[in-house]
Amino acid sequence: MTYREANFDGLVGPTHNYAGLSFGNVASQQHAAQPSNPKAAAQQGLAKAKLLADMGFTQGILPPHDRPDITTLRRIGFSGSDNMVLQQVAHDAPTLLNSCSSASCMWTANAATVSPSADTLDGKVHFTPANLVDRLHRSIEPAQTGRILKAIFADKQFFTHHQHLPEHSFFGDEGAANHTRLCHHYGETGVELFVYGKQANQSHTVPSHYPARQTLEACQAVARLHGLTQDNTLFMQQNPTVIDQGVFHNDVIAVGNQNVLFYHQQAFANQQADLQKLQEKMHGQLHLIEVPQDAISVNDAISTYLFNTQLLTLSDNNMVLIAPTNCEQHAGVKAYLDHLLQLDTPIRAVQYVDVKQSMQNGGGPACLRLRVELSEQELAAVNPGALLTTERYHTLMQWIDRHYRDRLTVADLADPQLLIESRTALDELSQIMQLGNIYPFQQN
Ligand code: SUG
Repeated sequence: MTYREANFDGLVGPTHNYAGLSFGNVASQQHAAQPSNPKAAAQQGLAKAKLLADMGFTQGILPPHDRPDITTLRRIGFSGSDNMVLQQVAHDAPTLLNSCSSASCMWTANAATVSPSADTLDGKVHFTPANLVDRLHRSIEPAQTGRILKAIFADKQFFTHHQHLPEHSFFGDEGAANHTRLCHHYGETGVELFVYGKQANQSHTVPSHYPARQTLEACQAVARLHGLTQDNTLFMQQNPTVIDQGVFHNDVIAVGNQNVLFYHQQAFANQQADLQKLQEKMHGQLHLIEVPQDAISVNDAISTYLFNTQLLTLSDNNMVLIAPTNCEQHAGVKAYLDHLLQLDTPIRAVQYVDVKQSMQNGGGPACLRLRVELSEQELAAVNPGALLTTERYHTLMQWIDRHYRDRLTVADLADPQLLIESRTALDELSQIMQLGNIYPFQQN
């Protein structure tokens, strides 16, 4: 049977804005309070997804959550009509309105951790939505993410959905951004690499300035839920000093696919020893492509997102790296990538994509996608409305054009018209994607 990796990209929502909500994420802080362009953001993301579909990869999409999140605002005591809720929070607690209006679910690498059926004890694909407890604006995502994943991967014969981990920093979980599955061939049991920032309640090896969002305990819980074995699992700690420089997720400093791991010299805490263990689990056949600090500094890796690239296997088994145009525009990083293609590794091509609207909030090409490895049978069981065909791409581009603004400031988040526009757009989208009534506002 053929197995493949499908990428599910997050459609950028109509409230995409720069509110500076992510302490520890340098780009989010740098662009705080600048006007955003939600229309361009959604078009850029969808164009990337279409490019991959045109290159022959299986491409899916995940819909945005409804924002501003009136359900959460009611939960914390705002009341009256939806419009009154909006006006009250804008007046009394504007920062809460910002947190409840973020389009951050676009970064679907943080939606969930996914283990393919080849790795799990019961032979099903397992999903655990990330609780994202470190950031308030992200902690309101997991329930809706769970509903969306269940609507898309509905067939219980193939797919198992777990509840997100308990909502406490002990189990801080950021999903696939800190999880990399390595293997020789899709469909064969692989090695699931979980990277954590800290152990809960242990203070001696944590970053001193920025938060470590992922705990070892969360990684272990997800591995248990998914029925992974010790043999096919490895837990590695991120280097706390790179977290302090702005590497808030492991996918800002490393990316892997099949038998290739592409990473920075300073990515991990116990780099040599841990990579040796990983190599043993991969039976000595892992290509370790380490980028030295002398060639690319951690700061340059963060500002260009060299490692937040998508590493994809082409039909001839060579690999292509999908990198943000920020890499192409940085002389040193571009020179490194040109050099990389001359080395004897499976990476044979680089394709640049413009996702600048997302990049300005700290989300590169790899943040925008959730990888799901699927057999033919499993793929056939996926809700077809979530797969990107040429026809659906055009429908979605027209949908974006009709419903999205091309300029949004933080002050606009209080605009009652924005809530109406967003709901109208999402209501239509749930029909385009054949998802049923997945949004709370559709339940009333
Ligand atoms: O969680 N940015 C996101 C970016 C997530 C990137 N994902 C991965 N690396 N996989 C975050 O920090 C910024 C929102 C704002 O400031 O408005 C934000 O949430």
